[in-house]
Amino acid sequence: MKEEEEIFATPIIKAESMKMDGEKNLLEYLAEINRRLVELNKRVDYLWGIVKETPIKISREPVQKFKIKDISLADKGKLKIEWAEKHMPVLMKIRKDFEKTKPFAGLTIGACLHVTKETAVLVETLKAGGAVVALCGSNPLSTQDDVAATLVKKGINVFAWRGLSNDEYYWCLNQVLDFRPNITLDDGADLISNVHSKRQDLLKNIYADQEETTTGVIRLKAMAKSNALKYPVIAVNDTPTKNLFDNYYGTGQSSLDGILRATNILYAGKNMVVCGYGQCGKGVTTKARGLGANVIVVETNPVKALQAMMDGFRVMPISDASRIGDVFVTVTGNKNVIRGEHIREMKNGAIMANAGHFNVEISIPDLEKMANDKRVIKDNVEEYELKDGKKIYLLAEGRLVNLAAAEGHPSEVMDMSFSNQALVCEWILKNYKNLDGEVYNVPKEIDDKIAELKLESMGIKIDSLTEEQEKYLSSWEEGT
Ligand code: RBV
Repeated sequence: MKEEEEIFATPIIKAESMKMDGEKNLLEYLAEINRRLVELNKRVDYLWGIVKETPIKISREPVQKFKIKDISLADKGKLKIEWAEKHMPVLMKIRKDFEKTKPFAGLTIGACLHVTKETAVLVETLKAGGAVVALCGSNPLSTQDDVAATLVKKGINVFAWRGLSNDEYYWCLNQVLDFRPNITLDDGADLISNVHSKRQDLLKNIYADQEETTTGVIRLKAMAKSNALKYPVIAVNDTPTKNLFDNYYGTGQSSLDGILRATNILYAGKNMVVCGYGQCGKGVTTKARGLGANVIVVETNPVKALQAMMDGFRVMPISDASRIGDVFVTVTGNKNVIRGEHIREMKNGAIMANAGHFNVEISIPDLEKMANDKRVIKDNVEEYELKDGKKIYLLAEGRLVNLAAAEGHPSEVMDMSFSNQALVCEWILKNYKNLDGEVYNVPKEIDDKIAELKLESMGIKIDSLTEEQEKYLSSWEEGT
């Protein structure tokens, strides 16, 4: 008999031979079990011998999974990502460090972010640090299909394509959650809210979440307030090296870029109504003024309204602004800011765009109800003909215009936002045991470090305080 046949000749578990028939005593049973274990061991040894000799490499990494539009776009995406890398020196430096220290070895990170060339630089950095990364898009219209293809070639698990339906959006999100991530990266809080509402089995795996955008932080603070948050969240959005640059310069420039790429209108001389004067709204108004638009600000917060007025903008309610605006941009993080009653008052040819995270700021259901007819004029421009014959234009289906009609924020600002994401992942690993279900700020050391690295990358030196100045700042005795 061949060795293999001999070893596998008798079945180890023969149920009937182990029946407690009252005739065998306990010692006999134990002896029988022992004999079978010895048999089993022989077989395991034999099989292990075969596995050891086999030339196939056995890896503990999970099999790569993905669903994207078209893998043949990968070469195009590769060049775009290289372009972003050149403009993201801080994140690239962090990547170099991670390559050496491998802080994320054995860790799975699930991300729901806009799938752009900048996000590619982030997820590749996390992978370089040893993480398994699963990525889905955070908006149905923001995925850059060529970038998604390149990321798949580089071993990232990507579930994203431009133009997915609502059901497909959640399918992709659940594919990421199926990886059972230890850290989640959110842009709009969709991953974390899904874990809490439908995938509670995952709660025990997750150390913490990071939130990239204002709208998401608003949702998460509401969750924390009602004690519904089951794991900690770090509000990357709120940290100065994110908020002062990404929200202000990033949204400001890229929203106007999206409107331009969709319409190619001349800003000079147009009445541009900006709803919301937070960091993003401030960015949009300043850049629009720079291009010669007459900017009108709509606000509900008295302090912000006052600031807009003193910054030199006209301030009025949307019911007045709707009559005089040529272009409307919503950046509030709230819903139904422009409703049917306002659209009815608009001039023939008025253009509406949204730069807030969700497509709820302009009431599209109202617009649909009021329209007789609708046609696509060109990419990202839809014409709605109202019952009185007036034509109103909606850009990018009311989804965030900077990502749907342009490429999102420039790499230079995403360098800082995503450096925060990368360093906070590392910080979470060291600190998650001391955190609760609350929303936390990014530690100041991380924020300062990113600002220093960014200045260094630009060759800019700054002063430091003298010992005397340090002392003066920390004392109260000296006065007039
Ligand atoms: N955003 N990402 C990009 N180029 O990857 N552009 C914008 C990009 C993020 C930005 O940080 C903002 O807070 C969020 O998208 C809005 O959804």
